[in-house]
Amino acid sequence: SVASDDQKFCLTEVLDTFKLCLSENKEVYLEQYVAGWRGLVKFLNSLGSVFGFISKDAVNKIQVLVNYLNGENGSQYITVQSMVKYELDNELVDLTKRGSHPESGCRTLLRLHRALRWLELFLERLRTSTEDSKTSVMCAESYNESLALHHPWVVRKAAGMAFLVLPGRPAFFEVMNVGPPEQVVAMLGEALPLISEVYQITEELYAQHLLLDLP
Ligand code: 1PZ
Repeated sequence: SVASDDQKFCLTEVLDTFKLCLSENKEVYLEQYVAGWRGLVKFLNSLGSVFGFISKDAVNKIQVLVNYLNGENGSQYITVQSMVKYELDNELVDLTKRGSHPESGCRTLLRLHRALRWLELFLERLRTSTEDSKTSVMCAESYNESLALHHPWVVRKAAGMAFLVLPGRPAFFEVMNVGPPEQVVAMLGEALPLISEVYQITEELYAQHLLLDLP
C-alpha cells in the first residue's frame, strides 16, 4: 500500500505501486493503477493548495474507477484489458460523443492515462536535470507535449499558472523525500521504465480498440 498518513511521505513507494500494476502476462491491474494515482495525488497535495483544482479532478476520476471496482460488476474491472472488453461488449462506452455513458471506465481511465504520459515526460526531465534546471519549465514542457493537446485554453492557462509556483528543484527533491539528489536520480532511473511500460501497454490496447479519442 502507499504511505499512510502518519508516515513521512516517500515518492519511491508511490512509484513502486506502478510496478505492481503489471500481471505476468502484461495486463494492467486496475486496483494497483488506482493506488498509484492515489499516491501521486497525495504527493501533489503536499506541494500546496494551488494544485487543488488538479488533484480534485484526479480524485474524481479515481473515485469513478473505484466505484466500478467495488460495484456489482467489479470482477469485470480487475484489469484494464478486462474493463475495455466488458464495457465495449456491453455498449457501456460513449464512442463519438457524450451520451448515456458519460463516465465510462474507459473514458475515465483515458484521462489518467494521458496524465501518466505527462508524468513520464516530467520525471525523465527531472532525472536528467541539473542543479539550475527549473521545475516549472520542465513541468510546462512535459505538459505541452502531452496533456495540453487534450485540454481547452482555460485549463491550459490555469495549469500554466500553477506550474509557476512549483517549488524549485532542491525543494522539490526534498518533498519527494527519497534522499540526496543522486538517490533521486537512481530511483527515477528504476521507476521510469515501469511507468513507461504501463503507459505503452495501455496506449496499444486503446489504439487497438480505437479508444484514444473518447469524449
Ligand atoms: C507536480 C506538478 C503537477 C502538475 C500536474 C500536471 C497536470 C496538469 C493538469 C491540469 C488539469 C486540471 C483540471 C482538469 C481538467 C479536466 O478537464 C481533464 C479532462 O477530464 P474531462 O473534463 O474530460 O473529464 N482532466 C485531466 O486531464 C486529468 C488530469 C489529471 C492530472 C493528475 C496530475 C497528477 C500529478 C501528480 C504529481 C506528481
